[in-house]
Amino acid sequence: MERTLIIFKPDAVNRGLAGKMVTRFEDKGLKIIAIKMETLNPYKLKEHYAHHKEKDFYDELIKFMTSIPSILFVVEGKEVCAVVRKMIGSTLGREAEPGTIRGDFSVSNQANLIHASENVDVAEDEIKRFFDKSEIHSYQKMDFDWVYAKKEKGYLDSKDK
Ligand code: 3AN
Repeated sequence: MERTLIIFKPDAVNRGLAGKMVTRFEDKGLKIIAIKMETLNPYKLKEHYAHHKEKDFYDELIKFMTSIPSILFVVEGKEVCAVVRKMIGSTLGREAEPGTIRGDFSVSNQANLIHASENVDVAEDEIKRFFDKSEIHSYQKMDFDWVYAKKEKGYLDSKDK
């Protein structure tokens, strides 16, 4: 099943929003298979945001993202990258749709609370960057049979549950 990397950024941690935010993903029916709190390593972060290197906000972004710990997750689900990107809303908090995490809790473009992988190829690289294999768990989630139809999980074997 598809996986994505989610980061609750320093502003989410400092504002005490982590509980509310993770509840949204749990309520949606997504499966958390890894979680940790960590002050992000600036080298890894520069790699993560390499596509923004030329932007005027880049240096500030790196400072902000390494200022205090973040909370990192690997989350699993069918088409999970698209599902989570929709749930977090557009980059600028002021413009993000109400009902999305950024739309409900952010008014900023830098302090927009959360990162989620853009697509499945990016997710694979990002998960490898921030998580060791040993930190990612495999377990059977009790409600699995009730959050997907048989057809949606048809290609899974029992160990993938
Ligand atoms: P997203 O996180 O929605 O994929 P990106 O990849 O364009 O957005 O931006 C990465 C991060 O850079 C954002 N989450 C935000 O923290 C920061 N950022 C984006 N645009 C700006 C901006 N105009 N000014 C300051 N920070 C920004």
